[in-house]
Amino acid sequence: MALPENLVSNPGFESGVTKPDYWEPMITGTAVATHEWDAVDRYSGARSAKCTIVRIDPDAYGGAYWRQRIPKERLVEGGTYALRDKYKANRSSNLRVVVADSAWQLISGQYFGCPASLDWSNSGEFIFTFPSGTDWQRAFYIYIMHEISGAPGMVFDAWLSVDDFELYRTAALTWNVTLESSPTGVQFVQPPGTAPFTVTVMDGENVTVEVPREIQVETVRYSFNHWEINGVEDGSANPSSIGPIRADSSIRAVYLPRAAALPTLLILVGAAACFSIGLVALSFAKR
Ligand SMILES: [Ca+2]
Repeated sequence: MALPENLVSNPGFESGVTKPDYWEPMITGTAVATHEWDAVDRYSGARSAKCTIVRIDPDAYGGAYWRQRIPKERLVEGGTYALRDKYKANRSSNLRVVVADSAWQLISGQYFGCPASLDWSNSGEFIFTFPSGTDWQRAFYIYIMHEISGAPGMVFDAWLSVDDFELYRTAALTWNVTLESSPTGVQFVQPPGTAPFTVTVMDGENVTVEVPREIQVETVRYSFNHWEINGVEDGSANPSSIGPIRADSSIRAVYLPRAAALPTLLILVGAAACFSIGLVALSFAKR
């Protein structure tokens, strides 16, 4: 499975002619604000985006941001996503995700606080889940934004610069782990199943594997010897916690025949054979 795709278009504000492609400057409430496509102060490349609230009405809220609409067909109902960006601001601000129906009735409005920072900073990861069921069916407008805003009574001269947005799916990231054995057909204790079989693992998780210490295949007894991860020997602990899993993988339990592992056993086997012959001879003698 591929690594998650950044679902934000023009995430670093680099492309555009008179304004950054895909981004829209917005003012809410009573704010008086300006928007800049900033070629001087930026985190990456040649451009960032800035908004400055000059003042707001002392009796009402106001805010400013650049927003981007994310096409619904690129998102998954009920999916868990992470949003983050690089920013600097002289006041606290919020990353936001807004889901509304075609009449702009709000379905979901989630936000994530970012403290003031006079130097470019990581916003931290805003993890959120999109609606499901009828709420998802109604969803029409889906926007991401990083907003600076103010409450009534605040004296205002607030600015916020943003760059390098990332929106990607998180919880959907899983890997297939194939559990194998040599010889084949070993009954795993953990996770339960008969090798070869496949389990699904969340990205970054460990898998605890456990197999019987000994098995018998027809007349041959085998002892567990070691694990192989993607063909590379990886210890003999049993059970063993293997991970973190970051890609499709295979885990193989390798057994060796007991006699082959201990050459002295061959002598014992030889002695047993002599003993058997002796018994046969004895039984003849009895007759
Ligand atoms: Ca940039």
